[in-house]
Order: sequence, then structure tokens, then C-alpha cells
Amino acid sequence: MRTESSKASPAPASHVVLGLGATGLSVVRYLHRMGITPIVMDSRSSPPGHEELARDFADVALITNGFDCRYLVQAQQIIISPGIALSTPEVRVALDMGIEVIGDVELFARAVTATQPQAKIIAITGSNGKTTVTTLVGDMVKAAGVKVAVGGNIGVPALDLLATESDVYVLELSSFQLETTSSLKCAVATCLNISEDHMDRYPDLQSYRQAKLSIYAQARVCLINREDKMTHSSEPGHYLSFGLNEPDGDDWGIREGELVHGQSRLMACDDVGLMGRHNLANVLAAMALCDAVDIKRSAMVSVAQQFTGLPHRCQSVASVNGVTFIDDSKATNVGATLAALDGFADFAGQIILIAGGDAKGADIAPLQPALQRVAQLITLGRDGPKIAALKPGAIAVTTMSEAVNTAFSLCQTGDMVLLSPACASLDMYPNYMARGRDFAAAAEALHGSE
Ligand code: UMA
Ligand code: ADP
Repeated sequence: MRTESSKASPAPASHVVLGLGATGLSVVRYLHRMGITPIVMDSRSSPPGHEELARDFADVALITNGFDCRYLVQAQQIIISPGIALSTPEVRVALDMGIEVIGDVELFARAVTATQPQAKIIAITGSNGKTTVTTLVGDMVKAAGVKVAVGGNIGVPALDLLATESDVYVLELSSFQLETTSSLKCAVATCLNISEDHMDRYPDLQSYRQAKLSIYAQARVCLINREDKMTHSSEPGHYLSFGLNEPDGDDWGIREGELVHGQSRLMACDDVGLMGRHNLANVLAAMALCDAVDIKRSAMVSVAQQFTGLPHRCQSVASVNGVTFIDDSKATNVGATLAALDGFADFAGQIILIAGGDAKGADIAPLQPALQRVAQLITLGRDGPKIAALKPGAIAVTTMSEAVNTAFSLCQTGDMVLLSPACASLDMYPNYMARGRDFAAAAEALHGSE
């Protein structure tokens, strides 16, 4: 690896990788396998992955601290990471010149079409529930004995899945990834739901929604959420639906306490391992996606029974003096916190809610009606004051341990302290996992102070 600051300027390359990090590195690995040596650029001074790049790709130049237009305008193809907006001025210059700007998922799509046209791709997008549904689908396909690879926004970059051939590829896709993807040939794809998120990257909710719905044009079967009109499309296509109400025809839903596919009964809702009504919707969506690629029903049902959820999503992490601490740190937007509060609607005790962080430009007002269910609101983080303004008597704190200690002091046996921030964590933490761990540690520390 060479950096521009320490060496003479590198020669222009046919391919420019914009953004290092997990995606950029996966793109470099893929291009290298194809015999292409790209240039990498990142706006940061010391981007994640630079040591690995230096170690494994000594011939790949890395230009840091910005995007040098001289290289962009001479490229044949620019592969842009999801964390970089297409509206970035240097990227706009290249786009205006007609230079192709695509994402890593587009490269994946072209590679699968060229080399494994028989492989089935299942794509999952939406504002909330993507990781849960993607994991469920991956587990269901695997339980059926089919060779499956799971990746995308969930963490493993799509191109890295191609290292070994699979029969089914399950992709979690963000709106950022979909903006730069147009050639996927999915057997089935879904947009699970739409609510405000990433409003710091989009001019309005409709442009965010359009990015998500672009997946339908790349799928043979499109699965929509019957109860969320924002997931519906007026474009022609083969649409199926899931929802928590009774289904028509070939759709998926709930009838008399059972998950059903049309007239066919699948399993009792009470036998689903996950908690909360939103998770019944997630299980139905996962089953519908698997059915579209002919996964046997017994595999779907056994995974739905056994899967109890992923960390930091409405997960019980401590119990102190009969007070339950629930970590829902992955609730990084208002829709997810609404789902958590709805899911605990029948909880018998008081709910003390800890919320706040970086709201990413979202309108947080839709949270207000659900806060009636909350006995006490405790806020923290950059947009804490905006959330506190939604409920009289809210207490503003500055640290997680202060939030947890304050919450606990207000609790009685049988109550719940719920961390469901409705905001990203990045104003206070490296990621939502660190925030969740801090919450759990503060709750555990209460044992010593009882
Ligand atoms: N960045 C810069 N300058 C650059 C490049 C990136 O400042 O030149 C910043 C971005 O603004 C962002 C961060 O670096 O804050 C990471 O961006 P990236 O594109 O380098 O991210 P990767 O490490 O490649 O990870 C990406 C996804 N990240 C984003 O979309 C921001 C990961 O999703 C995904 O798991 C990974 O690719 C593999 O596909 C994470 C995410 O937060 C989990 N996604 C968002 C979400 O779920 O809400 C969309
Ligand atoms: P994503 O990958 O889309 O962020 P996750 O499965 O990681 O989705 O869940 C993120 C947050 O959204 C968690 O707080 C979780 O409890 C909540 N959630 C999960 N499924 C749904 C759903 N169907 N509707 C609303 N919120 C949901």
C-alpha cells in the first residue's frame, strides 16, 4: 500500500474504490482476484482497514484525507462505500462526466449473474427488522440442508460471500446499498416496513422510501407488508404480502392465534420463540421468503420455535431486586422504539424508558403518544432534550450509569428499565453494541449497591 502523503502521486487507475472500511476492503479483495489493481480513497486520515490493506495489498495505493478528483475523472468505474453519499461533490463531478459509480452489492450481482446464474438470492430491506429476518431466513435455509451464505448490511460484505459457492445467498440491504445497486436478480425480495431513518442522508422520507423500494424491480417475487402502505408499489410485479391480520389467497398472516399461509396453518403464535408482535411479523416474512425458494415447512417451523433473538434487540440483560433490565440498544430510530413499547403493552409493572442519542435528523414527535405507557422518561445524548420535551417530568442525565441509577431509584419489584433510545449511539459510543454493553454493565453494578 502507498499513501499519497509519503510517496509520489500514484498513477491513475481504471478502478477507484471510494471508502476503506469493511466494504472497501472487500472490493479490493474482489478486484484483486479479477486481476485489477485499484486506487483507494478515503476522507478520513486513518481509515479502518488501512493496516490490512498495507499488509495484504502492497501494490494498492491509498489516498487519505479526501477524494482527489484527478483520479475520479480518469476512472472507468468507481466503487463507492455505503457510508459515502452519492451527493458528495467529488462524486457528483464524476457522475456528471458519465463515469460509472456503483456499490459493492452491484459488483456482487454482476458476479453471481456471470458465474452462478442458478444461485438463488433473497434480499431483505426495510427500516426495522432486517437483521432479525435475515438471520431467521439464513437459519431456516440452513436447517433445510441447503448451502447458504448470509451477508450485506448485517456485517459480512456481499462480495466476501463469493469466496465459497452457495445455493442460496441471503442479503440484508440498506437504503445506501440499494442506491448503487440495479442488477440483482433476486428470487424473492422484501421491504419489511418504512419509517423515518437516515434523514441526515435523504432530503425527505419519499427519497429514502424510493431507495428501499428499488429492490422490487430486481426481484421475481416481491413480498410487501400488508399493514404498511409505504412498502407497497404501483409498479407491475408479482406481489405477495405478510401481515398480522388474516390473509387472503396465497398471503401470509395470523388467524385464530396461528401463523397461516393462505388457508394452511403453520404453527401457534405462542410457540414462536421471539417476543413481541413485531417479531410475529418478522417470522411471517421470513417464512414467506423461504417458501418462495422452496424451503421445506418443517425447517421453517423448527427455527421459528427455537430462535429467541439477537443481542441488543429487546433482550433481558439483568434482573436486580425484581427489576428487569431490557437492552434494546439497536432501536436506533423512532419506529423501533415504538415497536418495543407496543411489544410490552401488556407488561404489568411500570416501564422506565431510557432514550436519546443522535436522532439522525428524524422527526421524533411520533414517539409522543407511546410515551403515555412510560411511567418515567430518562434522556441522554445529543438529541436527549428533544425527546425530553415530549413528556412532562422527563429527567435529563449525561451518562448511562446515571441513567440506570436514576431509573433504578424510581423502580419497585416487578418494574422494567428499558433502554430503547430511538436514536443512533454515535454521539456517545463507537456503536450500538457498546451502548448496550454499557447499559448492561451499569445494571449489573447495581447488585453491589443494593
Ligand atoms: N466514512 C467516511 N469517509 C469515507 C468512508 C466512510 O467518513 O471515505 C464514514 C461513513 O460516513 C460511515 C463510516 O465511515 O460513518 C463507515 O462507512 P463505510 O461505508 O466505510 O462502512 P463499512 O465499514 O464499509 O460498513 C458498511 C455498512 N456501513 C454503513 O452503511 C455506514 C455496514 O452497515 C455493513 O455491515 C458493511 O458495509 C458490510 O456490508 C452498518 C450500518 O450502520 C452496520 N448500516 C446502516 C444501518 O444499518 O442503519 C445503513
Ligand atoms: P435492522 O437490521 O433493520 O436494524 P433489527 O432486527 O436489528 O433490524 O432490529 C432493530 C430494532 O428494530 C430493534 O430495536 C428491534 O427490536 C426493532 N424491530 C425488529 N423488528 C421490527 C419490526 N418488524 N418493526 C419494528 N421494529 C422492529
